[in-house]
Amino acid sequence: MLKTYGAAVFAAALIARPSVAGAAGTPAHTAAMGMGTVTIPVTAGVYRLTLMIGPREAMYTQAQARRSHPTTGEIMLRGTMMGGMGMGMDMLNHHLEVHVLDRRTMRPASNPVVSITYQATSPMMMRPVQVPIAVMVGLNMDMSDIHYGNNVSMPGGAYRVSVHVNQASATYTVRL
Ligand SMILES: [Cu+2]
Repeated sequence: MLKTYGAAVFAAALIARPSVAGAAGTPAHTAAMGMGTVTIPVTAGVYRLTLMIGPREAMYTQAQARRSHPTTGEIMLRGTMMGGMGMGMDMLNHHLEVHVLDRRTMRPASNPVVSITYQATSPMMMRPVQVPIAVMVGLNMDMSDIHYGNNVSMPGGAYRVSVHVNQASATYTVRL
């Protein structure tokens, strides 16, 4: 009887622990990251590459925006939209984007070829994930806001984000 009792307590402790850790950890973590937003500028070759990771954004084509007059979100100029039909859409919890400026003029580079991957490094090492590149501007922003990226699935943890722009590249380490 004693043995059974001990096992039951042990199992309950295991089950209870993650939810307690989550409840205690999440609010402080969010505050520290400024509502979960990360902004990291780096110099890479002739570019200034600024990685931004924030909450998932509503994304619209130009035609959709004209029809529905959204007040927040982003306009997709071209590329791949994550957020149509399909499974796993609710997994897309962040918006990952890179702004590519010419380092000398600090203006957007014209038509850069951008590729982005991210890889969870903690709590578990995961395979790199390729971000389908959409070319976007924020709603009601001008073309100086042009940037590259998409909504992504990034649960809390540490990540390595690799960005390639033409011949230049940068690697970022972030914690969400
Ligand atoms: Cu964006």
